[in-house]
Amino acid sequence: MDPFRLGNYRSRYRRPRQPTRWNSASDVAAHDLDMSRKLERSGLSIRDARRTRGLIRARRISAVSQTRLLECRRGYNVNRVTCPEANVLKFFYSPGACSLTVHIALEEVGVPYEKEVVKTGEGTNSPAWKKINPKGYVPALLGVPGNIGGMDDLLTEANAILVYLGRKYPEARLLPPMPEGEARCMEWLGFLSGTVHGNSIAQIWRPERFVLSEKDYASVSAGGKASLLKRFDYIESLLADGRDWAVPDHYSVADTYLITIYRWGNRLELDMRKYAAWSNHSKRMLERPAVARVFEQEGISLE
Ligand SMILES: N[C@@H](CCC(=O)N[C@@H](CS)C(=O)NCC(=O)O)C(=O)O
Repeated sequence: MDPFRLGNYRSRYRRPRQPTRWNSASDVAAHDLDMSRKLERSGLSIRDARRTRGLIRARRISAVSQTRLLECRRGYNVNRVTCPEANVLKFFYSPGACSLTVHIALEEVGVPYEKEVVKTGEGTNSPAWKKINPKGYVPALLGVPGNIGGMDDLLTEANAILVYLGRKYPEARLLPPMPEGEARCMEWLGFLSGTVHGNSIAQIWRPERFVLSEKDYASVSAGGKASLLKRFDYIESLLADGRDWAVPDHYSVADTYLITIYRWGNRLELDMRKYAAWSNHSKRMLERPAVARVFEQEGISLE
């Protein structure tokens, strides 16, 4: 089969009716991956696939030039964009931390990315890391135009990264497509990251953020634990209505946060088995290949 004679191939990749817009090199990487998958599905012979790959490479070079031009116009650092490989997304995380949410989302999306461990504590507090991310924490994703006062193109805040990945790679369906569904997903993210993580869990693990005097730490932690238990009951009551995922009928980035917090419940030695619906949700999550891969890569378990 001659790939150049394939009507679909010609119209979709060789002479696209509408030129593809390249906003960043990660677009290019995602596009390449998409094309390779389509090629696999098309059942081309290796010889034909090789010929077609040559074409993909040629297109990629031209796409990178377009990316550089765009970045140049916008005033970004064009010198860093020398080849697509150099501009692949880079993910900074600490095993088992809230960066787990983003790690799962990245694996679900399936774009190529590099990763680097920045351990919470020694890593996140180091001057070298604070130069990159002045907020001094993970997760962070490099490769998203913009600046927060540290390294160029670094995106921080788990929720921002999750929504970015969801919108950037809509084919992964990590965000519900309708505004109502997306709003429900954001509702979950705000609650899980702001209230449960930023408030209750931080009080338990980081009481020094809430009070000055060490003698008050124990009481702040106890307050955090009391509010956490109430919030866990609330999460269970929502999941117990028979839904499979946080936003009913749609697996989304909110689910990646739910399993992260469920695991923290175990780390805090709470009896998580009493939350039957949430436990089942976590089991369903671990059945997803992307989630299982991330747990293995981070060397963590649910317990
Ligand atoms: N608001 C941030 C919070 C991030 C955060 O608290 N990260 C923790 C790990 S879960 C961290 O890096 N802590 C560093 C430290 O405590 O030294 C977000 O949602 O991304």
